Amino acid sequence: MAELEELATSAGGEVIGSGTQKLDTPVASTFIGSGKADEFAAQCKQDNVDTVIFDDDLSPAQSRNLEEIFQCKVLDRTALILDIFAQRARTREGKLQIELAQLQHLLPRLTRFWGHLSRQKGGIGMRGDGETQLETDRRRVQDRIARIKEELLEVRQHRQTQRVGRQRNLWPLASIVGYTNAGKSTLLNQLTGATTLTEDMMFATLDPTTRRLKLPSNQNVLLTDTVGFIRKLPHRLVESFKATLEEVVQAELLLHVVDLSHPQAEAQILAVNSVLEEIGAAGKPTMMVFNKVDRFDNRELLNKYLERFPGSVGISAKTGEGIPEMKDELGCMLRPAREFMDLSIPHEASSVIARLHAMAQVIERDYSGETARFKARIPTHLRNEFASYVVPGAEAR
Ligand SMILES: Nc1nc2c(ncn2[C@@H]2O[C@H](COP(=O)(O)OP(=O)(O)OP(=O)(O)O)[C@@H](O)[C@H]2O)c(=O)[nH]1
Ligand SMILES: [Mg+2]
Repeated sequence: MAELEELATSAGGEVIGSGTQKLDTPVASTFIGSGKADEFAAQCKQDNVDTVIFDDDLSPAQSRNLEEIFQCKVLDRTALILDIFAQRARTREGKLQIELAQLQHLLPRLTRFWGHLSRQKGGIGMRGDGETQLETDRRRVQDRIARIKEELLEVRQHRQTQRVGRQRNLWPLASIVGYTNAGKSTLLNQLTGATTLTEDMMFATLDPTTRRLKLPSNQNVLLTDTVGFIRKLPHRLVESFKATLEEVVQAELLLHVVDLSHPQAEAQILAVNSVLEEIGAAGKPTMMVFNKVDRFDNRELLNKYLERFPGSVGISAKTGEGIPEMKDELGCMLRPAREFMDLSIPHEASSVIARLHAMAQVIERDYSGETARFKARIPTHLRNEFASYVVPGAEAR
């Protein structure tokens, strides 16, 4: 319920009250029992409430019945998250994806209480009371859905072209994933000096941002910050965001950021893993990044997590604590993408030597002999450039 309250606040709502009910099975028509429903209805009337939000998903019939009882708009968790996403989307693709998911989710749920939706969404249009008006709207909504699907196809083709262009760089791609508000954007900013919006608000980031990070070992890596995950993420939303989340699916490495100062950290890890599974990104090489250690004095617990996940790091994206160690670890995890070479380069080929230092991680150098000798890790796509300097018979490590 605390999370639902946070979501409602993030959506711009003011929370007046809350309540729960324990039932073996939900009531088919109204989800909650009729006594409980009347109780809420009385509170709605007394406090002049305009919206009631459920943490679970409701069937269209349940929402409609509850709206009649409460005499106000009823949102379920999915509709609430969609509403937040609708407010945050910035790119054309993001906006289209959200609008599509929103229309598909809301269409069977539209009632007279949704009249003021028209303010936000031009596509839905003005709605009066009465069934006829609603029917017309439904047809318009269907038209709009078809049009959005076409537009999305176009936008995605364009993005695909861009992605092919980027892949030519052959820099490994690492995707920052994690529960919403874990500190993903703060981490991207800390690592790359980017200025992605960070806010103590859920789903501050919707559209993926990609930045280049050059590690101290000269390895380049592309880092993508993307939408935060959440428990019970609406399936429809995952579906419509799949295209955007391709960045995650294509990444060589995932940086899974966890807000270890959050009491539900463990549940959040599981929620993130299940979304990863749903988008087909489970089982990727992953570095667990335990964030916000500045807010966290329980070193024992941190150590337990660090032990449990090999190669994990404890950091504060805010203060920078642990960031150098994280970069080192990142270098190690990306190493398979580089090849170890033993090179002999003529002293006068200074441009080759300079290029080597710019692009590779030089582990040993020796300028004392007839030629300069280097042991270095070289990105695989640059292998040919240095191939003619490889010392014959030198063993690859
Ligand atoms: N104390 C502390 N706060 C942090 C740290 N990292 C992030 N925060 C705060 O946590 C909040 C969320 O940070 P964001 O970087 O926006 O989180 P996010 O994971 O990108 O969130 P969404 O984009 O909403 O999914 C902000 O108020 C940050 O200032 C940290 O290491 N320590
Ligand atoms: Mg963010």
